[in-house]
Amino acid sequence: MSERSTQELQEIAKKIRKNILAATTEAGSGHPSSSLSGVEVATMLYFGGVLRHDPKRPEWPDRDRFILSKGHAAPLLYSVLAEAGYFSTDDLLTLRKFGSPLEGHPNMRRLPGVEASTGSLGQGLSIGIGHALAAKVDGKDYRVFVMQGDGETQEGQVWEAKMFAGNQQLDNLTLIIDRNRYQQTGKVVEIEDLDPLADKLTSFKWEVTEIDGHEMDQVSKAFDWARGVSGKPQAILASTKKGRGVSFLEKEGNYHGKPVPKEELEKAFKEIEAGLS
Ligand SMILES: Cc1ncc(C[n+]2csc(CCOP(=O)(O)OP(=O)(O)O)c2C)c(N)n1
Ligand SMILES: [Mg+2]
Repeated sequence: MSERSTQELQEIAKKIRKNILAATTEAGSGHPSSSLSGVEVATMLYFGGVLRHDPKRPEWPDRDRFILSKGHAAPLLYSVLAEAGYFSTDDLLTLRKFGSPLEGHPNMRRLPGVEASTGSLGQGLSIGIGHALAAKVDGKDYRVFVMQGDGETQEGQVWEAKMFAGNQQLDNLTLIIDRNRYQQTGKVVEIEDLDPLADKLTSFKWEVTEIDGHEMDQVSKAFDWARGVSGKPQAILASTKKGRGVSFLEKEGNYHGKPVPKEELEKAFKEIEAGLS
C-alpha cells in the first residue's frame, strides 16, 4: 500500500524517535518512553499511505482521523505531525513551554492536525466512535484510527465504547492498542490483567489481529487487513516495548514520564541511528 519502502519508513521512524527525545529533554518533562513504543504504528499511519490526510488542509472534511487516546504520548503525535508538514519541526523544541501550542497533552484548539484533546485516559475511543458514526450517517468514506495504551484499557468507559462500536458494526474504525505491558506504576499484568484481551474484543463483536508493533512489515499488513474487514470494528494488538530504541530506557522497564538527561542525549541518538536490535 505504501509508496515508501520499509527502509525509508524506518529512516523516518528514526527521525521521529530523535525528535521525541530532543523535545522532551529540552522541556525537562514529558513522556518519551510512552511515545517511543508507538513510533512504528504512527509512522506507518502518516507516511506509509494508511491515513488519507493533507497537512495543508487539516480540516478537510473527508480526511481520515487519527486520535491519540493515550494523550501523554503527545511528543509522538507532535513529532509525526511536524515531520508530515503540519507545522515546523523547530516548534518541537517549544514543547511544554509557556505560550506554546505544543502543550503537555494534545490540544485540538491550538494545534493543526490534532483531532481530539486527550490526556484524560479512556476517552479517545468514544470520540473516535463519534467520528466513525458521523461518517456512516453522512455517507462519507473516511476512516478513524485510535491509539490506546494497554493500561488505559482498564478504564470502564473503554469497554462501554467497545461494546457500542461492535453493536454498531463500525467497520470504518480501527483501534490500535500499544501493548507495551507497563502503565504508570508497574506491570499491567500485576495491576489489572487484560488477558485474554483478544477474546474479550472478539466477544464484543470486533475483529482482532496481534502483531509485533515494531516490525514495519507487520504493521503495514495489519492496516491492510483492517481495511478489508467489513461489518465489524478492528483491533490491532501491537506488542511493543516502552522506551523502544534506547537501551537504557528499554532496560529500565518502566521509565515512565521521565525525559532523558541532557548528558545522555547524544548516546541515545547514536543508539537510534544504529537502529532497532
Ligand atoms: C483518567 C486518567 N487517570 C490517570 C492518568 C495518569 N496517567 C498518565 S499516563 C498513565 C499510565 C498509562 O499507561 P498506559 O495506558 O499503559 O500507557 P503507556 O504510558 O504505557 O504507553 C497514567 C495512569 C490520566 N492521564 N488519566
Ligand atoms: Mg502501557
